[in-house]
Amino acid sequence: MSRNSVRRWSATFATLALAVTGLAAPAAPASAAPAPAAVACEVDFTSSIWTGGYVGNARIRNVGDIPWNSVLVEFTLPDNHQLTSIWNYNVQVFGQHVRAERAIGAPPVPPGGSIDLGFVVRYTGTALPPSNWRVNGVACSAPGRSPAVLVDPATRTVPEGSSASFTVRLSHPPTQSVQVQMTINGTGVWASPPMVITFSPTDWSTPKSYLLYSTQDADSFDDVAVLTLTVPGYRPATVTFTQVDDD
Ligand SMILES: [Ca+2]
Ligand SMILES: [Ca+2]
Repeated sequence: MSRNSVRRWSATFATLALAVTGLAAPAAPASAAPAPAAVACEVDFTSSIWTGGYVGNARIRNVGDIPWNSVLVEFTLPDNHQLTSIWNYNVQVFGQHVRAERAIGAPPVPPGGSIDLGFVVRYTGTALPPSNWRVNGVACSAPGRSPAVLVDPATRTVPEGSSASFTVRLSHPPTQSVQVQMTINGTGVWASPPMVITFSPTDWSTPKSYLLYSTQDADSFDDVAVLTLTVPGYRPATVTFTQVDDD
């Protein structure tokens, strides 16, 4: 059953994508060249501290628009702090500078994906977090400070044969008009309006509404679809739609 559902879904969405492209062409701004692909990262560091040591974990998120096929993480430990062990990474330590390379053969980290780096530190004096985080040579930012696609709400339930909407906006202004790309994964048969959402340097913070329609299906299964909204250079957002089947 679910295999059939997925196939129907794919066919439906392909048709919609064509419709969207057809309508978009006249309205697309001439200057809307895609932004160059870039590495960008965000680090959320947490630790569990005891006297003289801590276990640290860095959740490192890919907020750029290209996958990381290999990952080299670098950071700086404060003075009087020393790395004693690290999990799942090949590590080199130069004074306070730590280079941690992800094992060869680990799966790529896609845009929007994240990895964890866990390690143990011994210290004297006061425990302090590492700084100067970099991934593949690019400096990382703290969570919430990098550009992101913002949606509201992030989850919706949709009665079969009905629709549910959400709004989307950007956290930071783009340098030129950008188009929101949407991809969908899940089961069921869904439809969406043939419209393109663009944001310009002047209307980037204005929420724009979009909806997904759950078409009637013969099964009695509550289908789930995850819509991913992507803008190059911004952290992607997802909206999860759960069908309330009426059969
Ligand atoms: Ca049904
Ligand atoms: Ca269903």
